[in-house]
Amino acid sequence: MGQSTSPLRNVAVIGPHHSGKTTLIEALLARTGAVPRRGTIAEGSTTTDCDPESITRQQSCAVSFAWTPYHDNEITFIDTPGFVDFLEETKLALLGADAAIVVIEGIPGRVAQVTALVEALQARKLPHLFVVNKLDRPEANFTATLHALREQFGNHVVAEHLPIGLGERFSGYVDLVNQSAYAYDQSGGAAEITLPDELVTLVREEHATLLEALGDFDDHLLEELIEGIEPPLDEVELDLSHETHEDLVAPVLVAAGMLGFGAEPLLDAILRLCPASDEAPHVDAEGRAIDPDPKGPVIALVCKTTIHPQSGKLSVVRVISGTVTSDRALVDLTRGTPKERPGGLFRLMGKRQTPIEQAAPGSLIAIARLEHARTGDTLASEGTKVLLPAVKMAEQVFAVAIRPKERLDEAKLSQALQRLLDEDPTLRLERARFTNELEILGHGEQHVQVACERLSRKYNVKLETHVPTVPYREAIQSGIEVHGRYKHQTGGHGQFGDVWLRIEPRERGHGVTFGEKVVGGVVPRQFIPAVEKGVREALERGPLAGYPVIDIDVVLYDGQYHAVDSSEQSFKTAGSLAIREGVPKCQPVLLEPIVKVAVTVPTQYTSGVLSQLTAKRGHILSFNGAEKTGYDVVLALVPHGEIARYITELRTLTQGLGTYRWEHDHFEVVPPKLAQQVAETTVSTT
Ligand SMILES: Nc1nc2c(ncn2[C@@H]2O[C@H](COP(=O)(O)OP(=O)(O)OP(=O)(O)O)[C@@H](O)[C@H]2O)c(=O)[nH]1
Ligand SMILES: [Mg+2]
Repeated sequence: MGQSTSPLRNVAVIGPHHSGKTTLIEALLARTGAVPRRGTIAEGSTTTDCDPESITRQQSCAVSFAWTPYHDNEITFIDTPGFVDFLEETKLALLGADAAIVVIEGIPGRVAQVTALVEALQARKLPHLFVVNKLDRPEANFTATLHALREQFGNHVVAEHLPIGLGERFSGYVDLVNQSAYAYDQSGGAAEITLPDELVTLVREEHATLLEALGDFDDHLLEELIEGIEPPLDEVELDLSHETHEDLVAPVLVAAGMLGFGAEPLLDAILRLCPASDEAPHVDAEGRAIDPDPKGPVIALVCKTTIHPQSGKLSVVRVISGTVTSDRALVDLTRGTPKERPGGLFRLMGKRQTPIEQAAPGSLIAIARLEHARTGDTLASEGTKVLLPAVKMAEQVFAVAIRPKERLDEAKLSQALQRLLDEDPTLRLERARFTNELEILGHGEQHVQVACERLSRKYNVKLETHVPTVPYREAIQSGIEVHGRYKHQTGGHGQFGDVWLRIEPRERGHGVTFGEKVVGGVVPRQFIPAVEKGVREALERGPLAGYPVIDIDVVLYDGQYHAVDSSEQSFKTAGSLAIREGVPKCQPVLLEPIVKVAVTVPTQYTSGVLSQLTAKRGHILSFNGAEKTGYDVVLALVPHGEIARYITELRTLTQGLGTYRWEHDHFEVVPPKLAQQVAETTVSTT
C-alpha cells in the first residue's frame, strides 16, 4: 500500500484519568466506520486499550495509536494514559502530535488536573480543543466546568458548543458559531432541530462572547462588533479556525463518548480547527525551520517505542521531512549509531499493524526493528545532520527494589530490563547508593507496578519486589581501648593473634578510618593489613541492628605475636574480635539517612504539605514562591524511611499536581523508640 496523498492530521487525545478519552476515540472510529462497532472499557474491547495491562486495569497504561479516513483526510489519534503516573509518557507522545483534544469530565473540580498537560501543550505551541465529556452523567455541570476552564487558562478558552440538556436529558448541542441546534443520534451523528426556546437568550450571550474573543485577534471583526454588524458566518468560521491553529483560542466542545454523542461534530471540528500535518511548523535544535519536502532528506522523530516479544521492536515516528521507505537505511543522529535498514513500515490500529511501503512528511507510522532507536531520537537518511530539539525528561519519584525469583534468571533479567527501558524511557534503573539493591524507578507506584508486570508477561522473568531497604547505619558516641586475642590450638600448628585497638567516634560524615601506632614490631608489619581487614569486616555489622558502623576511627597500638602460630588469618580474627567486644561498649546509636526534599505545589496546598512533612518528622528549611507562577517550593530535611512512598500521599493532597525531588543529605541519630522498633524488625527478618 502506498502512502495516501490525503491531508493527514495527528491528534493527541489527552486529559485526566477516566475522563473518557479511550471511549471517545472508539466513538470517533465507529462513526467513520474504521471499527464496526464501539468497543467498551468494561469488555476490554476498545481499539486503543489493547495491551493486557490496560485491559486488566480498565485504564490506559501506555500510549497507543489508531487512524481513520474522514472526508478525504486521514486522522491519526494518539490515545494517552491520563493517570498521573504516566504523565511523562503522555508528554513524550505529544512529540508526534500536531494538535490535541483535551478531554475533561463535566465537573469543575477536575479542571486543575489538566494544568500540567495544558502547560505541555502551550510550551510546544500545540493547538488544542477542549471536549467537556460524560455530560450524560448525573453530576455533569457544563457551565461551571467552562468557567473553571476560563479561570484556569484564561479567556482564550471559548465555548463553541453548548449542551442541550444534561445528565439523562443530554440529547444534543448548540453550535455557537451559527447558533443552530442539533440532536444526537446513537450512531454518533447529529441532525439539526429548532433551537429550544429556553436556550435562546443564553445562546445569544455565548455567541457574543465567542465573537468578542475572536475580535481580540481580528481588527475587522472587532470593528463590525463595535458597529453592531453581525459578521458573516464564513468570516467567523475562518477566524475560529485560524486562531485555533495559532493557539490563540481554545474552543470548547461537548460530548458523551460512551453514547456516541458528539462524535461527528468532533470529527468535523478536527478537520476545521486542527492543522493538517503539513501546516504544522517544525524546527531543528537550533530553531531553524525544517522544510517538509517529500523529496528532501529524511528527518523523523521517534515518539513511542513498543516491543512485541514475537514481532520485535516498533519505533513510532513522526516523519518531518523526506519519504521513509523500507529499502532506505536510516541513522539515529541522537545516538550516532551505524545506519540501519527498517524491518518494515506499518500503520497502527491499536495492536493491529498494516504494512505500508512508504511514508511522507506528516505521517505517524511505525518502523520495525531499528535496534538503536529510542523515544525522543532523531532519525535521518545518511548524510543528514539536522538534529531535532532534545527531549527533557522529569526525574523519577518512586522506586521498587527487584531481583529475579530464580537465580538462573539473572542474565535474562538484565536483558529484559534493557528492553523494558527501550520501551519506556521514563523508567530508570539504579543500584541504590548504600544498599546496592537493584531498583526500578518510575513516576508512581502504578507506573512501576505496570513495568514489573510487563517484565513478567513479555519476557517471562518472575520478579521479587520489595520496598527499597532504608539504609540505616550505626555509630558510636564514646571511645574505648579494647583487647582482642585469638588463640587456638589444633593438633599441629596453632593460631595466635593479639591486638589492642583504640576506638574513637568521628564526626558525622567522616567515615571509617584505620591507623596503626605499633612500636617495636609487637605486631609485625605483614599482619597489620589483616588486622585492618578484620576490623572493617566486623564494622559491616553493627551491634544494634546489624547495620554498618560509620564515622569511627580505629587505631592499632599494641599487641603480641607468636613466631610459629601467628598468621594473617589469626590477626584478622583478633581484629574482628576486638571490634565486636569494644563497639557495644561505646554507646552505640542507630542512624537514619536524612534526605533533602524540594516539593513543588500550587500555593493553596503549601500549608498541607508543611503539615505532611512535619508529621513525617521533617524539618522545614524554607518555603518560597517557585519559578512557576502560583506554585511554591517547600525545602525540608526528612528521614528517608518516611518519604520513600511520599508521592502517592502528595498527589492525593494536591489532585495530582504536586511533585518533588530528593537527594541524600546526611545521617542522623534515630529517636530511641524508633531505633528499638528498627532493631526488632531487623532481628526478626534476618
Ligand atoms: N457515563 C459515561 N461514562 C463514560 C463515558 N465515557 C467513558 N465512560 C466510562 O468512564 C470510564 C473511563 O473511560 P475511559 O475511556 O477508559 O477513560 P480514559 O480517559 O481513557 O481513562 P484513562 O485511560 O485511564 O486516562 C469507563 O468506565 C467508561 O465506560 C461517557 O460519555 N459517559
Ligand atoms: Mg484511556
